[in-house]
Amino acid sequence: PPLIRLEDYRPSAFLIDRVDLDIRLDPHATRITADLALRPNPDGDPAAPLHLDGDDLILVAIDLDGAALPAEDFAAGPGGLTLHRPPRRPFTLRLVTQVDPTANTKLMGLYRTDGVYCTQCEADGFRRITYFLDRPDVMAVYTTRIEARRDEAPVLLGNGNPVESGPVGTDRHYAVWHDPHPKPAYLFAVVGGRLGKVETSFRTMEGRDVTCAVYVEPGKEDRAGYALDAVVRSMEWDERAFGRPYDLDVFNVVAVAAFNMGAMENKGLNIFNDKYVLAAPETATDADYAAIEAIIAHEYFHNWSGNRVTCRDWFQLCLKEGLTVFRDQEFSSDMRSRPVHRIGEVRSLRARQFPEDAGPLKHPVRPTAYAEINNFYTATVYDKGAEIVRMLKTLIGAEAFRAGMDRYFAENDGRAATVEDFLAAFAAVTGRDLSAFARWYERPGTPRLTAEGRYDPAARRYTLKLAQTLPVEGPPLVIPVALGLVGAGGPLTGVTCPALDGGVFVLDRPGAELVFEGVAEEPVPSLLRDFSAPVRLDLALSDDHRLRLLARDSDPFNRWQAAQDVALSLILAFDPVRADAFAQALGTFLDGEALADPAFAALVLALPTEGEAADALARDVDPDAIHAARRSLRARLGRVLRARLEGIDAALAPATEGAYSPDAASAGRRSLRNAALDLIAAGDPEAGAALATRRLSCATNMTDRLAALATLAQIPGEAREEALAAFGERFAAEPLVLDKWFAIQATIPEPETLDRIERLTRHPAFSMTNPNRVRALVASFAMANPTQFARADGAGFALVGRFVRALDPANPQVAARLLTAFGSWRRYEKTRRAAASEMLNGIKGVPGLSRDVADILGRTLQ
Ligand code: BAL
Ligand code: ZN
Repeated sequence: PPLIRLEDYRPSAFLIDRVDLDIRLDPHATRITADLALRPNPDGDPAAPLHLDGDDLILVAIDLDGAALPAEDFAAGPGGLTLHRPPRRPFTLRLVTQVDPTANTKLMGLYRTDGVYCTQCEADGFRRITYFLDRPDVMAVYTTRIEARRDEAPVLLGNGNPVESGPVGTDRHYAVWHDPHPKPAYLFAVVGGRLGKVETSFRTMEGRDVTCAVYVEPGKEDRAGYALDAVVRSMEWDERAFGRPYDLDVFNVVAVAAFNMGAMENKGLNIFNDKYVLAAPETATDADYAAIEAIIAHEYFHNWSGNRVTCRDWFQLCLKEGLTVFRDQEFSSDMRSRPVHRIGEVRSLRARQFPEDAGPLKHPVRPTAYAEINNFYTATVYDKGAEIVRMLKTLIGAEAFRAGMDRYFAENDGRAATVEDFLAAFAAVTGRDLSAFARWYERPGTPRLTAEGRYDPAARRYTLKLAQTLPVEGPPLVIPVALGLVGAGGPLTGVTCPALDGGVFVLDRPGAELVFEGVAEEPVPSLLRDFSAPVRLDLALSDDHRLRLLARDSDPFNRWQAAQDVALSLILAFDPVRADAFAQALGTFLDGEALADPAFAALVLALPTEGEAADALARDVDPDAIHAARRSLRARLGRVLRARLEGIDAALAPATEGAYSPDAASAGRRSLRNAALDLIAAGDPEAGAALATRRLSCATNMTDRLAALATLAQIPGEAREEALAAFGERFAAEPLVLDKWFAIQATIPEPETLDRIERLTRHPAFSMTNPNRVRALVASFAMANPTQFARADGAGFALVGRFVRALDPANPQVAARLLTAFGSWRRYEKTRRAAASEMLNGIKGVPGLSRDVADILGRTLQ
C-alpha cells in the first residue's frame, strides 16, 4: 500500500468552522444531512481543489450555498468527493449521505452492536458518516440533531451539552446536542439505543456542576457503579495533579458490546468496550477492576491531552497517547501501590513493546511514514511514548514538569499541536535545550545500557562505567539512569559522586565513567531504579549480588528486578544448585515480608514469562525448551517453598474469603494467595489440582474462581475438564466471563488445544463479529500460548492464519491486529521460522486483502 509521509504534511487548503448534522437513525438506511461552513485556509494552497474524504457512502444530494451543485462541478468516488472549482470565499456545503449501520462490520463510522447505534471515528471513521476534511487539524464546532424511533432508541446522545429534545410525530423523537469546543472529526460521536444508566454529579474546581453518567445494557446498571466512581475520581485527580477541570455540563460514558479498541475519548461522550465498564465481584476480576479504573481515567484525561489540545496529524499520535498513558499511569499509581503499579507497567512494556521494537514492525514513537494509521496504535506509540514523558519528568524534576505541562496546555489550548510544541513548553520553562532528548521520538529500537563496576578497597573508591549502544546508528540518546550503591547491610551512606543529581545520572554521551568516593565495602550497583529509562540493561552480577538487591535495596523495582534476573538466567540455563539458592532467598523474602506487602510479594513470585525468555534469547528460539525450563524451575520452587506457600495460603484465607472489595490492598492479598496456589500446583500437580478444585467450589468472587481455574487448566485430567465444563455452564449467559473461559482454554500448553479452539468456535457464545470474542479465543492463543502457537509442525500458525483470512473482509482492523502475533517470527529456530514464513506468504497470495492486513504483512515479511 502507498505510504503517507510526515515530510509531506501540508496545511489543509480549506477549513471547516461549523458542522450542523441531522442524523436520522435507521437500521439499514441512516440519512445524514451535514451543513458544513467552509472557508479557504489562509495557510493553505489557494489553487487547490476541495477534496473531502469519504468511504462507503451513498451520496444523496449536494448543495452549495443553498443551490444544487451541477454534476460537472464535482466527482464522487470511493476515496471521497472532489469539488473542482470550490469558491475562494466562505461558503456552505450541504451533503446528504446514506449509510447502512447494520452492514458495517468494520466497526468504524456508524454501526450497530446488540441493537445499539454507536460510532467510532478515530482515526478515520467520520468519513464513513459524511464527506469531510477528515484530518485532525481541521477543527469545527458541531451541533448534532439525532432522530430515531423512540422504541428502538429511547436514548439519544451526542457530543457536548444537550440542547433540546422532543417528539417527532407519534413514534419518533429527536435530541439536539451542541459542543462548543472546536474539535477534529475523529472526536465526533453519537449513540442511540435502549440503555440503562447510573449517574452522579461533580462540581469542578471552577464551580461547574457536571452530570456524569455511565450507560449500559438495561439490567446491568448494577455493574456500572465502579466505572462511574472512577470517572469522579479521575475528575478530582486531574484537577489536583494537573490543574485540569472538566469543561462541559455532562460527561457520558457508554458501554457497547462490539468495539475494536478498548475505549474512545469522544468529546463529552466516551464510548467503551463493555469489558472496560461492567464489573461485579461475581463476574470481574481484580485485574478487570484495575483496567476499568485505568481506562476510564485514560479516556477522561484525553479531554485535555488529546481533545482540548489535539494532534496536528496522525504522526503526532504519541503526543496524545503517550502523554495520556503517562497520566493514567500516574493516576493508577496514586490510587494504588506506586511500586507495584510501576512493575506492572514495565512487565507490559517488556511483553509487548520490547519485542515490537526488536522485530520487523518496529517504528519510532513518532513514525515518519504509514500506510494504514490504524496499525500504529501500538505499544511503541502508547507505552514507549509514556516512558518518554516519564523520562522528561525525571530529567527536569516534578516542579518544572508541572510548569511545562501548564504551559503546554495554555499555549496549545484549542490547537492541533506537534511533538515540537510539547517539548517547546518544557524548554521554555526550564531554559534547557531538549533537542538531544527529542531523539527518543525519532529512533526506533530499544537501546542497550551496559554497566561495569570496579571496586578499589584501598582507595574506598568505586568506579562505574556506563555505555549506551543503539540498534540504529546515530547520535546518542539522553538516558536518565537512577542509581545507588548497596552494601551487605543495605544502601551505602556517606558515598559521594558529583556526577549524580538527586540519585540520577544523565547519560547523554556514548559512554561515561562515574567515580564514587567513600565506599566502605564492595557495593552492588542498583541501576535504572524505578526503571528510569526504557532500555535493556547489561550488568554482570553474581546471583549472590542480585539476591542482595532483592533483600536489601531501597528501590522496590530493583528488588523485584533482581529476582527476575536470577529467575531468567535459570530459565535460560538451569542449574539445580543455583535454583535452590534462589529458592532459599525467596523463602527468606517471603518469611520477612510476604504478608506486609502481598501484592509486591506476588510479583516477586511471578517468574519472567516465556515471552520474556524468548525476547532475551533473541534468536533460534525453541518455545518448547523455554516452556520446559520454566516449568522445571517453577516445580522446584514450588517444592522447596511448599510449607511457606501453604502458610501464606492459610494466613490469607480469612482476609480473602470475606466480603469482596476491589481495593488494591484486598486485591494484593488475593493475588499472593493465588500465586501461592499456582506455585504449590507447579511443585505438586496432584495436590495443586485438589486445592484448586476446593478453591473453585468455595470461591465467592471471580478473581479467586478464575485463578483456581487457570491453575487447574495447567493440570491435565478429569478435574480440569469437569471444572471447565461447570464454569462454562454457570456463566453461559455472561459473554465477558465466557471470554475468560475461552482465553484459559486457548492458552493450555498442550497439542489438543488446537482441537479445543476449533470446538469452541462452534460454541453458541462465540462470534466472529464481536472483537472481544475473537481476541479471547484466538488472540489469546496467538499471543499467550507460545508452545502451541509456534508448534514445530506449523499447525498453530496455520490456525491463526485461517482466522486472519476469515476476519479480514469483515473487520480488517481486528484481523491486522491478530496478524501482529507473527511480529517476532524471525527469531524462531529454523523449522518454525520456515513454517511461519510459509503461512505468511500464503496470506500474501490472498486476493483483495485489506490495506490493514497488507500493511502488517508487508512489514512483517520485509
Ligand atoms: N484514542 C483511541 C483510544 C485511546 O487511546 O484512548
Ligand atoms: Zn488514548
